[in-house]
Amino acid sequence: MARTEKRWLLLMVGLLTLFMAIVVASTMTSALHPPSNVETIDPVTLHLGGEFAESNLGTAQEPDGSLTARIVADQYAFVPYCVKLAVDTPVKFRLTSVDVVHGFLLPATNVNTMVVPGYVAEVRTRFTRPGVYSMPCNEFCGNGHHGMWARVIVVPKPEFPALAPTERSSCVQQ
Ligand SMILES: [Cu+2]
Repeated sequence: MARTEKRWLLLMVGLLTLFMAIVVASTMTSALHPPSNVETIDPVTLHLGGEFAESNLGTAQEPDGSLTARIVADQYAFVPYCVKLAVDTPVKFRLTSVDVVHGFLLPATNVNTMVVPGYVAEVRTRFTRPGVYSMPCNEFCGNGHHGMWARVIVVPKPEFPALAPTERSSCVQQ
């Protein structure tokens, strides 16, 4: 083997090792992990009852104070289109689609998942500062894809009212 060939080979192996190390390190330090929740749901009947019935969408408060936001994606909207959450609180997003594959992305956070019909996507995060986060659908889903936007509003803790176990909150009226 020629000397230059050997060098290139070593360089390539070195680069691959470096990229692998970056993936592992970012996974461990910034919770940048691929969504791995394998939970199935029937997209045809999910609106009829259970977790993704319309009355259960939006933000719910768990007994430990953490928040769960349930969102349904369809062509071409997220329901609800405005989700209200509190800062410095563990947040769990649970999403599913009723038609085609959509994407759910919150820029500048670790939230980025595909929303695949038939499956429930789950992403956990914690917002460190209040603000309005736009959530575009980042998976081409049809002619109206460019208009598929929604918002997450993160408010300071005192502004987030305590919710009763069956109560759901959103900022759709605002
Ligand atoms: Cu979409």
